Amino acid sequence: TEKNPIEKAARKAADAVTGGNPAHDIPGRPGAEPPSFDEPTEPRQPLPPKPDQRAPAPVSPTGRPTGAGEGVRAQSGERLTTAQGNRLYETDHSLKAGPRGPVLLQDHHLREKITHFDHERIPERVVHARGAAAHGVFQGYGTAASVTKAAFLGKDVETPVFVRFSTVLGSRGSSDTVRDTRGFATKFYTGEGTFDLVGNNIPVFFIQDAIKFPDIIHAGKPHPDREIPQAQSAHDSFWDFVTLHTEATHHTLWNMSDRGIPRSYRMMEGFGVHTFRLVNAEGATTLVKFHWKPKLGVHSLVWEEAQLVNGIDPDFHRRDLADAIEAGAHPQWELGIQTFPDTPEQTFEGIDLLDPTNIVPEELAPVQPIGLMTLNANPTNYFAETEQVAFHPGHLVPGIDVTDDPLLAGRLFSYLDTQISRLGGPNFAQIPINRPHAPVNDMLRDGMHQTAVHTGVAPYHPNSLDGGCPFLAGADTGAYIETPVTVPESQKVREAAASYDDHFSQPRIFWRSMSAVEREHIVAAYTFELGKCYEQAIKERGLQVLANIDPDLCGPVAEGLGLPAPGPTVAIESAEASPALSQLGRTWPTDGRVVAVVTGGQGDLDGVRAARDALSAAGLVPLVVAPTGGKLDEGGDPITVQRTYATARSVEFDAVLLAGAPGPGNDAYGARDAKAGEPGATGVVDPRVLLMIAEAYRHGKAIGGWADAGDALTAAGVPADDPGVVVTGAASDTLDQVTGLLGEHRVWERFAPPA
Ligand code: HDE
Repeated sequence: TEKNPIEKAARKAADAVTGGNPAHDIPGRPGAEPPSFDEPTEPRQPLPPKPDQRAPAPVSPTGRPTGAGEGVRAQSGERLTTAQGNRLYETDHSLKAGPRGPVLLQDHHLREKITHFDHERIPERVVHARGAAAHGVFQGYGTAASVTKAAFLGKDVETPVFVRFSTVLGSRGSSDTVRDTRGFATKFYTGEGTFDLVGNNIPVFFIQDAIKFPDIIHAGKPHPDREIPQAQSAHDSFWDFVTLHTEATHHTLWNMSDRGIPRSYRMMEGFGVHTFRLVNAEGATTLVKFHWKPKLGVHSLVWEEAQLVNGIDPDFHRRDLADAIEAGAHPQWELGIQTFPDTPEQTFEGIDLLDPTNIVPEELAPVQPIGLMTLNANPTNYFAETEQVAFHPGHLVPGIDVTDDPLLAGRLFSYLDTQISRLGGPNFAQIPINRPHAPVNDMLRDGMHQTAVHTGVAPYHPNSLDGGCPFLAGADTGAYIETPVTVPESQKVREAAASYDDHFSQPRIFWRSMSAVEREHIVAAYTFELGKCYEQAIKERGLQVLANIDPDLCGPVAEGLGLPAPGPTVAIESAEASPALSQLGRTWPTDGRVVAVVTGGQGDLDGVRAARDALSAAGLVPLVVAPTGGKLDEGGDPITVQRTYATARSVEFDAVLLAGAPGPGNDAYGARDAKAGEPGATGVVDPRVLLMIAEAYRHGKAIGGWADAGDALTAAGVPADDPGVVVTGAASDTLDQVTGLLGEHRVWERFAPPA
């Protein structure tokens, strides 16, 4: 019946496969029966991207914008095609000699599809493999003008940014809430080219010289024989290294503190770690350290909570960041600098600024705010953006320069090198997420994955054939203009300055700046981590390091390990505390804090509704937890259940509210009589609710309730008059007090060490 010869040939081929039996026709094939399944066959407009998913407008290496269409081959056209743009009529069956016959090698579509799939993975980052990222905008305050000519720091200048947060040790699929340092890498797409601030949430580093980086990472990664443990520092090789290289003491102490287990990426500080050199319009230089200060404050998980989250929601931080941004709770950080005179010694108040194991306490050099970053859009595609983004501490703009910190020098080499192997060649700057938003005319040519079609014949400088293009910048606008710093006259040596030898004074400042609760957490962390080591010698060396920080730290850890506490082998100097290092003692905005409103589904639903609405209005996130899913109070204004007793667990919440029941005999918390198995029966509180209360209590969370909520607390063994436990007669009173408690993040009194 087909007049068209192509359709005729297709029909013949189909008959050869199906034996001419229309029952075996392939849906979509010319002349086939209409498909029996409900798949759209006509093009439909794709859903518009959510407003928060817009990627920064990419700019081609030639400076031209490259939206879909120009040079970017992805998802254009309406029909499914091969990689060569040939339309496909079928993609669910391989080409076979008969429906039960062998698959034919000639099936190009099959081979192309599988081959591409085989190569979908690229090597994960050797460190910082697991991460989550977001787009945003940075707005300069103009306050840094006296120290740097960097244009993006100018008053009200807006610069698109992309930020990737990460853990360091774990593989790409590891859990978010492990005890580890967090990466905090920011790409500023400035009009003067890209500036990357590739920092961490801890202001010091493990080592003082880049040459040891492979060693510390080999020690921290899983043991090479069994490849365990994943994403953990609690094992022999890590502690072997950090106790043999005592320069790691300061960073390790931060890791063992609450900073090692952040509550959220949104609640972490960020640090540039190294000292950088800023250059102003007159050419005058200043040494600086960069700081990111989160508007929501610095908050952490507690250790048991972090461990539970690893199993319950391994994507906890990733989800938290994406949910907050999608909900419009855009996280913000203020960028600040500590400034130091650029003297030949490069020290400040006796602190060597080139030693990356040192901080300069904020009390000595206050952090001065220079701009505000807001993260306001989630990536559209994890691989294209978060995985392929390539940071480099050497991506610098005019006005920002590096110093001679030997750790930084190694990094300036490493990041370019690693992208070549990870992203498959030297042209990774052409990947959309890595494209500068400034015009690029680089005379770099060819190479793997070259996607630009360069014009001209003279990619060298100077030339007369391409009209002399491209031209050089003037000294006033060029980047990488070397600051004329005098290099100390010396012989070539493989050694560090004597100032690099003091490994304990700075950790002592940190330890002595901690509150009692924070110290208790640090002791517990060392006791856990060293306790997981098998080698006695490593535990003993670990204790020696602690004794050299402060015998007060060593004593209780030694007791926990059941080993004698050694005496210090260095002089224990007095150390001036730096209150800015402690996370406690301040109140913070409660925006985005998650509060469970637990109900049995039949008690005081008006109270549930009121609590939910009041929390939302205050910028918090209420989650209604009920025995089963669906809606409550279908008759009136229905309440959507967001979590059930089966899906909820305390670690998801910053506070728990127990919706009171109207009176005795009507238990509001999904009371379940274990014997009768009847939901709603009185007398026995659901064990999952009891667990939620007990965990929230142990983790120092505010617990509130109204009306007869006290009964459930009693059943869970929680004293109703304990600090941070609020039971009142009305939902609104309870709510006020609980929100007040959340400003301090946790109920710290619960952790007070035994007298
Ligand atoms: Fe990195 N680091 N690093 N690092 N680093 C990498 O680069 C390296 C160091 C940091 O989200 C790698 O693209 C060396 C300090 C972050 O993509 C690699 C040394 C600080 C990220 C590399 C250091 C960092 C990385 C792995 C010692 C804080 C993740 C993949 C000389 C100031 C960036 C990659 C992202 C990633 C090398 C030390 C932060 C291999 C050799 C100090 C946040 O190039």
